[in-house]
Amino acid sequence: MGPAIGGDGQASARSRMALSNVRTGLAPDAIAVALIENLHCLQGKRPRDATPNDWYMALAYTVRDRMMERYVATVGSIAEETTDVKAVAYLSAEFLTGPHLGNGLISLGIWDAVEEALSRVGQDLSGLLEQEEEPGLGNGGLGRLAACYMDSLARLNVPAIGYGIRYEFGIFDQSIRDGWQVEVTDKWLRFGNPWEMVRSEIAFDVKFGGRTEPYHNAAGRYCVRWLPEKVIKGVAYDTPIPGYRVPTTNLLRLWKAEAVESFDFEAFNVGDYYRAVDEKVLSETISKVLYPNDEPESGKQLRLAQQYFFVSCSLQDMVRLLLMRGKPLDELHSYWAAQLNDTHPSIAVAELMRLLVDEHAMEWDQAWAITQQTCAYTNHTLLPEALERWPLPLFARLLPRHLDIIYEINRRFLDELRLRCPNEEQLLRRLSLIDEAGDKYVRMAHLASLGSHAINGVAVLHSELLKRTVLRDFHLVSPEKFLNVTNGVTPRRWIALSNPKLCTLITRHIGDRWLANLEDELRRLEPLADELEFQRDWQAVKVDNKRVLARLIKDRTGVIVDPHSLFDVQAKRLHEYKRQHLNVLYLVTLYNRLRHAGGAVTPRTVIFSGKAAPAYRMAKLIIKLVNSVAAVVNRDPVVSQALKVVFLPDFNVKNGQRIYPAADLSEQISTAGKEASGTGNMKFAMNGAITIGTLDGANIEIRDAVGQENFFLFGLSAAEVELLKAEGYTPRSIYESNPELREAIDLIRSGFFSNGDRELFHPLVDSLLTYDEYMLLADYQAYVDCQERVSNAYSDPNAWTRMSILNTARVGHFSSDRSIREYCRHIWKVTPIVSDERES
Ligand code: 26V
Repeated sequence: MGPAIGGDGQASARSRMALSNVRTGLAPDAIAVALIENLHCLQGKRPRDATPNDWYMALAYTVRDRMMERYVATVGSIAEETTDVKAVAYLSAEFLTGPHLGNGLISLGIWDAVEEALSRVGQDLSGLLEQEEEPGLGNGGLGRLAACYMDSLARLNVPAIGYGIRYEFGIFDQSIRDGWQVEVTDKWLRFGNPWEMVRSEIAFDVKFGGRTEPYHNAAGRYCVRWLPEKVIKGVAYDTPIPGYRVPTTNLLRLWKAEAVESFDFEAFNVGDYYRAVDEKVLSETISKVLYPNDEPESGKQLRLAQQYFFVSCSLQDMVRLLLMRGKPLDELHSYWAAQLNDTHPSIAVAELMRLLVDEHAMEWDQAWAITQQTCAYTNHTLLPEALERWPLPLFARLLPRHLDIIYEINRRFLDELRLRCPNEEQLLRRLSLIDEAGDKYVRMAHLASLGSHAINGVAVLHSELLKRTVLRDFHLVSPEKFLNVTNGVTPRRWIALSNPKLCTLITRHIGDRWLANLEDELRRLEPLADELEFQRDWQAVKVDNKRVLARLIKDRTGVIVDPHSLFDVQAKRLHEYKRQHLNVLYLVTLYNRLRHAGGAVTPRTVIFSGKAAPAYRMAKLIIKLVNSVAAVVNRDPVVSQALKVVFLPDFNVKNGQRIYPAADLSEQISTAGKEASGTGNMKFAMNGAITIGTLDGANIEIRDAVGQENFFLFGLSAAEVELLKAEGYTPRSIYESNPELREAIDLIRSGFFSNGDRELFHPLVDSLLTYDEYMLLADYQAYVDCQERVSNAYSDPNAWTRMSILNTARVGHFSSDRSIREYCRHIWKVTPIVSDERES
C-alpha cells in the first residue's frame, strides 16, 4: 500500500477485508455475520421479525456468495481469449436439480460451519433446508440424470454449461384425493429463487413461422433468408453448479421467453396497446410449463416451439462465447461438445446448419462436418410410441427454414447411400429423415443420429437393443457411431446429502475420500460385511432412516407403519411397463394367503410413490388401485399386523432423499427390454437396499456388480419376452391355470376393493386378460416365488445386513463420475482434470 493512503485508507482496506470476509469467509463467525447482514440488506428484516423463509433466503445468498469466486473463474475459462479448453454444452429440455442448498453446503465443505453459525443466531439448519421449494424442471429419470451429470462435470473440473428452459411451472405437485391423483400447479418461483442470476444482457432473438426467400449476396452466392412471422426473445438465467471440493463451479443456463420490445412497435403507435400486451403474454407462454415426456405426442405445437426456442438460444450463445474467445467459427467443434439429451434438442442439428450457412455464410459441406463433429446423441427409450416425430405441416408452419435444411440434409444423405447401397430403396425409405408411409412426419431420432458423430444408449442391454431395433438401419450404415454409456447417479446427493448417518458410518471406517472416488474406494467396505459390530451399526442407521420415513408417511397419509418391518419400495413414474400393478397382484395374493391361513410371516410395509402423466388414464387407475387395496389391507385387523400398504404422494427429489435411505427392498420389476436403464435402482442399491428385479436396463449390470447371491432375480429375459410374443402369448390361459392368480384378479374384478363397483377396475383387468402387453401374467408366479425368497432372507437379519452392505460396497461403478469420465473420453474428447491423485 503506497504512502498516499493514510489512516483513512487503512480503515477502508480493513472494512473491505471485513466485507470480503462476510462474502467469502468459511468460518462460523464470518457466516453468522453474513447471515445477519443478508437478512438486513436483502430481506429487510431484523432477526426477531424474520420468517423461516427470510432465514432461508439469507442463508441461500450467504452460500451462493461463497460460490462466486470459483464460478467467475470457471465462466472465464469458457469465455476468455486466454484459455484453450473444450467445454461441454449439455442440451436438455429437463434438469431435475432438486433443492440446491444442502448440495451447496456439501460441495463447499461448509455444512458444519453453517450449522454452527445458525445455532449462534438461534436457527436450525434442518428446518431451513425444508424451506427450499425444489425446482422440479423435469419429469423423472431423464431430467434427474441431467442434474447428476452437471454435478459430476463440475466435480471432474470439466467446464460445462447445462442449457435448458426456465419453466415457470415445473412438474405438477401430486396430491391424492379419494385414492385418485390430483395435479396441482407447481408455483416454484412464488417466493423468489435465490440461486439464479438473470443475465438481461445475454438475450437472443428466436424466429418462428413465416416463409423463406432465396437471394444472391454481394459475392453472387446463393443464399436464403427467413422472413419470420414472429420473433421471441430468450433471456438467460444462470444457476451456479459447484463441484464437490474442487475449484470448478459450472453453470446451468436456462432460457426464459419474453416479448421482443420492438416487434409490436407499430401496434403501440397506432394505439392498439392491448393487442401488443396480448402478444407479450403469448410470447411468454413458450417457457410457461413443462410437458410430460412420457405421454404420446399429440402434435403439440407449443412443445416443438419450446424445443426450438431453447436450442436456438443455446447455440447462439455457444457461437457468441466462441467468438468472444477469438476463435474462428470453423473450429467450433474443437471448443464445444454438444450433447443432445434425447431427441428433445435434436432440432439443434438443423439450427446449427442454419446459423453456420445462413447467418455466417459458411459452405454447406464444411458446416455439415462441423455440425456432426460437435453433436452427439443419447437415446433414452426404445418404446416405439416414444420416438418423437412431428407432423410435416406443423413443422413447416413453425420452422419453414429448418424444413428446407432437413430436406437438403436428407437429399444428400440418401444420394450418398444410393451410391453405397444400390437397389436398396426399402432401406433408404426406412432411413429417411421424413416418414412418408402415410401422413408425413419429420423423424427426430433420425435427425439426431445423422447429425451426430456418436450415438449412445444408457445401459449395456439398452445399447444392444438400440442397435437391433429402433436404430437398426443407422447401425447398419454407421456402426462406428454407436456406443454404450451406462447411466450413473451422484453420490453427493444420493448418499451424503440424503443419508448423512450412513455417510458418517462409512467415513469412520474408510476415510473421507470415497465421495470423490466411489469406484475405487467404496469397495473397501467389503471386508466389513462379515463383522458383527459393523453390521449392528449398519442396521441401526437403516432403522433410523426408516423411522424418519415412517414419520413422513404418518404426516402425509395418516398410516402408521412399523420401522422394524421390511420396507419394500417401488418409487418411480407410474407406467404400465414398470408394472406397479404386478406388485399389486402380489399384494392381493399375500392378502388372500394371510386371510386364509394366517400364521407366521415376515411383516412388510409396501410403499409406492410416483406420478402419472396427467392424460395417462391407465396409470392413474393403477394409483387408484394401489390406494384401494391399501385401504382394505390397512383396515383389516389381522392382515395389517403383517402387511401395510402405502401410497406416498408427490414423489420428487426431496421425498426421494427420504425414501431411498429407508428402503430394505428395491422393486425394479419392469418387463425385460423396456426400461432403458433406470437410475432409482442405483440410488436404492447405494443406500443398501437389495433389489428384486428383472434382467432389464442397468439391473443386469447392478446384479453383475453386487453378485447374484445379493440380488433377487426373477422373470423372463428380454429374449424370452420376444420369443413368447412371437409364439403367440395368451395371458388368459395363464389366468385359467393358476388358482392364486385367478383368485387375486377375481377379487379385484368383484368390486371387493371398490365398494362393490365392478366397473372401476374393469379396463385394467380387461387389458391384462386380453393383451397383457407388458406380460405381467407371464412373470406373476416367478415374482410371487421370488418374494417368498425375500421374506425368508429378511428373517435372518445378519445375512440380510451382509447383503445390504455388499450392495453398497459394490455399486461404486454407478457413480455419475464414472459415466461422465466415459462421455469425456469416448464422445466429447475432453480431458477431465481431477483434483486428487487418481488418473483421469
Ligand atoms: C416416453 C414415452 C412416450 C410415449 C408413451 C410412453 C413413454 C414412456 C417413456 C418415455 C421415456 C421418455 C424418456 C425417458 O425419460 N427415459 C428414461 O431415461 C432415464 C435416463 O436415461 C432411464 O433411466 C429410464 O430407464 C428411461 O425410461
